[in-house]
Amino acid sequence: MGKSQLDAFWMPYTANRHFKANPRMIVGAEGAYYLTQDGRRVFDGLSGLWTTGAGHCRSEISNAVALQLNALDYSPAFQFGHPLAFSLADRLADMAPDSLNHVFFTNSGSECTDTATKIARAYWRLAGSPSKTKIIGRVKGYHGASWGGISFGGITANKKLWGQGVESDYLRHTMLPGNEFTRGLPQSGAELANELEELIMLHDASNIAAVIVEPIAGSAGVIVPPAGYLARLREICDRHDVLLIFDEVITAFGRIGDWFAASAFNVVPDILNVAKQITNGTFPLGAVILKDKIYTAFMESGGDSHNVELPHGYTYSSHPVACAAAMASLDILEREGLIDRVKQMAPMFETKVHQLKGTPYVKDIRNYGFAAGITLDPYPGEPTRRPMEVGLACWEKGFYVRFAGDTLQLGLPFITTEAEMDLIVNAIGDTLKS
Ligand code: PXG
Repeated sequence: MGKSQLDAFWMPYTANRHFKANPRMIVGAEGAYYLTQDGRRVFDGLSGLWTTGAGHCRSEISNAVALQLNALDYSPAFQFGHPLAFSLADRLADMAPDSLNHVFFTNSGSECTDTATKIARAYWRLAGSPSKTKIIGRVKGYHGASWGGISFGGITANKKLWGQGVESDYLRHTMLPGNEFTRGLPQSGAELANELEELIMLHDASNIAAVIVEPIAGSAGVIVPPAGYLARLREICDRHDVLLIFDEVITAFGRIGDWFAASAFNVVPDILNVAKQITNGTFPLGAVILKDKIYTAFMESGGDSHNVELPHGYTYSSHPVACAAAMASLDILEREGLIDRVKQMAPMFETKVHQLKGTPYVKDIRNYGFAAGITLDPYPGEPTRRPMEVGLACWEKGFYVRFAGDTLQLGLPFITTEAEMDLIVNAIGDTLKS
């Protein structure tokens, strides 16, 4: 492929000039491996982009997608329905904890962020509190690239170019000095949640609609919440009539050895966002799962039944092919017990990844389930360079290790074997030593 042919595609979140000078082309995939254009097999250490835990090119999903494309390839998302959308919504409502019983479909995590926060603001307006509009995010949070995503997210690089976003404020992140190299949940730091009280004192609850957090922050490098932190956020939200939104775009459907972080940590939000793993990455689909009280508020204040209760949605909301892909993907997770497998093997992964402690440049290691973040000592003034160098060297050795900001990230496929864990951890260790 000539260089000029690479110029047309402006690649997302990619160093385009660097990539195009030395492209890393992926042309196939099977199980936990990619096939590259130069004929190599590369272990998929991030399950795509946290999407493909059940492994690549699962025939159960491609068959379901092909059948659906031949039976009903598209149906209008507004004013008409197709049965599979209702079945999938039912299934998600059954899986989700507590009274999270209603599902609004989107196509991505970013659209979930916009949808959840728009609904939160409208909910308070319906409840007679129209001034409750501010959304509280968290430093180092990632909620997508939409205006909502960059407004409520807390990663500097994603915010600095765009100017004024949607009104918001931020909790501090939960990486406490002294908690480096904690295995699983840090035991100290739950009091960081009290900062929400301070933000509420500052802005007043009458101006705050919702708090949005990732239960475990993914993109910023697998930041695991201190034990008790999420429960305390829940308590404070309850006390002040603020909705709690969990962004489970990475944590839902197995990544942390449970269906949801909400169930793993026994803290139930008012709104729970999912995407990515819901279709095993095969087809864009997101879902916003909401408590009864929210759905009911819209139905009850909708006026005459011919009125649209929520003027919001996307052309591809509840796309029939996406729904078919999701059904087949959830079937695989259930039938093969993959979520239990992650739970059973997580302690082994923890032990292996923490063996990198003491390796040159390793400043911190965090982990939960089949996710781990490794913070590296930066070159002076160039925090992102070393992770990129290590990630690219691992790619050459046959391992996809995600690099972003000052960290390396692992999000192993749920089907990873013990031997593969050893190989990828050793590849990182050897690269750092050399
Ligand atoms: N919320 C969370 C928690 C996410 O992780 C989004 C929202 C946005 O989803 P969409 O589908 O609009 O991209 C995400 C996306 C990484 C990485 O390397 C993470 C994401 C995307 C790309 C890379 O950690 N998360």
